[in-house]
Amino acid sequence: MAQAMTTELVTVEAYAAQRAGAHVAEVIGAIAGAARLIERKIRLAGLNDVYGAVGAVNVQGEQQQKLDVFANELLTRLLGAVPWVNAIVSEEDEGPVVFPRAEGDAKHGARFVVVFDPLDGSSNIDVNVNVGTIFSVVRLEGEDVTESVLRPGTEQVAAGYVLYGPSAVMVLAMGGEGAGAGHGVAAFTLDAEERFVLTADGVKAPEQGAYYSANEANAASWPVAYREYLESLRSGALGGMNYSARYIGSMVADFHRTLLKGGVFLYPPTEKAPRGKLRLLYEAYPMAMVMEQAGGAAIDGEMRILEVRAKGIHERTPLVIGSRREVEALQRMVLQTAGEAR
Ligand code: AHM
Ligand code: MG
Repeated sequence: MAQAMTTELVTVEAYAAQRAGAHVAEVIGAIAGAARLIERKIRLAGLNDVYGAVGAVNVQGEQQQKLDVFANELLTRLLGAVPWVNAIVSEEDEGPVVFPRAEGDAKHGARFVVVFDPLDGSSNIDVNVNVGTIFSVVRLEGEDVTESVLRPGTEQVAAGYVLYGPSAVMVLAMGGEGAGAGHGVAAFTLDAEERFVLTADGVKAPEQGAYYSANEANAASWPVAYREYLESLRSGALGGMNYSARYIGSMVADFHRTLLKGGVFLYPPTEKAPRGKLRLLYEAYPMAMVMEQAGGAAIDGEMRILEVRAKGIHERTPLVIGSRREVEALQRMVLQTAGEAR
């Protein structure tokens, strides 16, 4: 008689516990718990009057959507219930939210700050297109939350995102310095029992891919090196690759495709926004850690994102992220133009 196959099911909590210990696993568990509820809310959004704006403007001067607020409150509440999380820093809040902790809590374990963009891709919320949650876990050093989160991205303990798409996927990278270091990248899919279960381990970004992803409507106001770069991709100058353009406008979704299929996602500086649009701490740092651990690269045009230092928690950065070949080619062109200008 044929033997029944037993496939071991690994949840994201169990995976994190095995690689980074119980405290980090609890933090990841709280994020996964919030993501489950956010996913459900999004799935039923059209039925429950959760589309649209709340009428308020956040610290970035952007209209807050109802789902932005829901996701932010939920993550804050669930992370606040983890004794090892001392504070959170969110795109939606002006400053860090510090949780009151009893004396004993700190003695029992590490202390973390979780930095997040609760719902990335705001312009796509109302139109049933992919959005995501991006997160970064850092250690609280001393007592100063702001100082702790302003440390370089190389010091992130864990980082990742949840993509709310046709299926919900959590992608996680943990620890480690340098490309390929750390525990690698794993992906977990939300199953029918609402568990994030391991569906891919050791995810690797292709060395080169056939897609570029950028808001080309801004091209006229990009620095010339970026325009020439896209032209070089279109003309096949980079290894003869035949590129297609793909741009969703939700970084999590554009990033996820870039991670799996290869190619490059870029949000360059513009005349109006010389430091780009995307936020360093809760958009660029976590995505850069995932991409590097998958063997890809992430730069601000000139330097490695994980070594760019922020002065403020909502600081922005240009971002070029994806397959190693595409990112290095852009870096060469930007540095060459900068060299010629000197
Ligand atoms: P958000 O955090 O307010 O949603 O803004 C970030 C988003 C990214 O997901 C996306 O890559 C980018 O903004 C799109 O910007 P644009 O509409 O200028 O192309
Ligand atoms: Mg965002």
